[in-house]
Amino acid sequence: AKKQMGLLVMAYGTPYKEEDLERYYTHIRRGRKPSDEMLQDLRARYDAIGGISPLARITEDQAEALEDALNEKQDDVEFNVYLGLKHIEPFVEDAVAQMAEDGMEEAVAIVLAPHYSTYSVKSYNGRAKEEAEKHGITIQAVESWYDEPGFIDYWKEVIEAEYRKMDEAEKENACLIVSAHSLPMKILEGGDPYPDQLKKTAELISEATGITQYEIGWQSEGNTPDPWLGPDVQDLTEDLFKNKGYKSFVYAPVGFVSDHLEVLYDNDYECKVVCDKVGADYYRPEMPNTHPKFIQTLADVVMDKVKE
Ligand code: FEC
Repeated sequence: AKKQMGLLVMAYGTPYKEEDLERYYTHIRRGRKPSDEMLQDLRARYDAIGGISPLARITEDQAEALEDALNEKQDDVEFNVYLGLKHIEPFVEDAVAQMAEDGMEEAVAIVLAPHYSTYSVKSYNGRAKEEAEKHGITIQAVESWYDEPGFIDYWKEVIEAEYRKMDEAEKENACLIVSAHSLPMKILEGGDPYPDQLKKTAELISEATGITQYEIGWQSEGNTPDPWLGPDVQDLTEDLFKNKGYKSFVYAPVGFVSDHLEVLYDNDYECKVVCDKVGADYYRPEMPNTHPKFIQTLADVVMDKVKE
């Protein structure tokens, strides 16, 4: 018989329906309830992308596609997928507890975010391992995959598809903005690799595509008093338009892997507003979602971890 192994796929999570919004936001704020004004503001952003985020369905599809890809790839291990979310049920802990109930003794874990930071991947993996210990499950956890050839190749393909929409003159005045979710600057005190990993992803994309006019930006920073990593993609757009004369901007939010609020609103609405204001053209390549090349890359990363 094949060896049974848990496949813990972890992701951010999103409200399933309007009523979930407040408890979801409260969870993100580590238990502090948002003010009515903050809640209204968030509701308005979800309304602007059509009410609720497509993230829930996409995350489930990604997890299932990854399970299928892994089980098709080899015959020694049967992977059994469990979805564990950071801010809404099924929580990471629920997934691990279910795995124990189903008799899994070993698992491999992957977070659907490419870059490692204490705020993201470390916290997901820490929660998973803590729960796993209670049940005597061993978890091997992937830490990052921001430099995987298949991941870079995915972005190369979709970025090039955007540049093909431009004529030569437009290409000469175009700038690629490679971004990830901003984080509070205090992560830097602990030597967090997050900013360097984003820089590396951008360099690899530049090498693969031959695009040399590119910049790194941060987006979607939270509503807190701390200073956050910058430059913010919107400020960066204005600055580049004014000081470098770029007339087209191609946004590659490579710190994310799905169509969700942070891309559909923060890029497709907010960055587009800035482009419209200054008179520049806006482009945004397709997100990975369940693209076979992307899923295959995750499967390779998981297999490498299992073989370690
Ligand atoms: O489509 C959706 O419904 C969910 C979209 C979504 C994704 C996402 C990814 C990341 N976040 C990260 C860090 C922070 C920090 C704070 C923070 C706040 C929010 C709020 C919403 C939200 N995030 Fe998020 N994030 C998504 C959604 N995030 C909504 C609350 C309103 C707001 O501030 O805009 C600040 C917390 C605080 O206030 O103390 C920090 C990181 C990622 C990427 C890695 C990952 O996916 O885990 C890092 C998707």
